Amino acid sequence: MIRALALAAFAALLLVSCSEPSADADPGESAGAPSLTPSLTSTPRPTATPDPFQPVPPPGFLPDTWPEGLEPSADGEAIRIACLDSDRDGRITGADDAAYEELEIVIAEPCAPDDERRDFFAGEADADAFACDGGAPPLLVVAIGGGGTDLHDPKSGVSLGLLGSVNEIAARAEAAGIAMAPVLASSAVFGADLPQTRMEQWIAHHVAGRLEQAPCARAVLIGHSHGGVIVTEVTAALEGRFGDRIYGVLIDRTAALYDRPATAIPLRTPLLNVYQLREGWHGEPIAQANVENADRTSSVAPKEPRLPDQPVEPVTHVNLDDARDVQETIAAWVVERVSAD
Ligand SMILES: [Ca+2]
Repeated sequence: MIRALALAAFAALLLVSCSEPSADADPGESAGAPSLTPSLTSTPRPTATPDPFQPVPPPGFLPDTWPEGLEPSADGEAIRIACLDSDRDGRITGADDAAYEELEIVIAEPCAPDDERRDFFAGEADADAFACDGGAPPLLVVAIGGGGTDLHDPKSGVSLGLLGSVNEIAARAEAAGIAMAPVLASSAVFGADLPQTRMEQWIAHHVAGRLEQAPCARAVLIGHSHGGVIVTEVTAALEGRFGDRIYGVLIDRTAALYDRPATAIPLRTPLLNVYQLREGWHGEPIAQANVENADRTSSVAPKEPRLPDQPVEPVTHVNLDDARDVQETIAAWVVERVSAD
């Protein structure tokens, strides 16, 4: 649906630009049939005077898959969590793999071989940095997209801008000498009985395992829309064990259409809460000492960031993650926090 709308918008844009009179046509030219070949001798005129207050739209950003949009690239394989039910009993438990001993993820719709959707990607870490034998503590960055996120179809869902934040963190972390490993996730385990609740359990299990494996490492969870709810639920669940090693970033967190009323907010974990108030589905300020609220209602972002040269407009719920100033604010906050602590 989103893709169809986006393509329709793009087609409409093309139609408008093709049907408008050419603004750079020389008024001295013949009023007869327009020439379709540009003159090699005429000097092109600007079609409009640039408005100094209007940001220039960035080029469209549409990698083939979410992991392919990581900069720098990360080794790893995007998976479908439901397919880890290797004994096909409809549950991911220790019977499938000893590593899942503490889990019970109920799979209502079994993994089908022709289902190409992917809901989780764990980027491989720099083994030396995560061995905790000196140097700056490494950082696990877990980005969780909102509803509809499919790591193998970036046209699905509305959270691809999270990659902008992850890549900006990677650049700033490298400059600060901090090794980083990326993790990407949807906010739903495809085929699970309670898709969002099960993803909370899966991510909590994954993050806890990696923080135990690398006792010096820290983790930041960044989530857009439903992904923001997963951030608050998982950090609330883990802060008793890892409170001084985890951080959270919410981008227009919303629990609307979540699979259960999810209300947990961590009490200690530092959170950056970015939201907009222009339209519904929006986040809201959280009045707690551990939460830094960032109202970005005045930010702008491309209307459809995955298409090239889209007009820049005031942010809404679906493109707050794409606003460049939001991505930079998040990256600066994360790297400053982990550098200081
Ligand atoms: Ca099983």
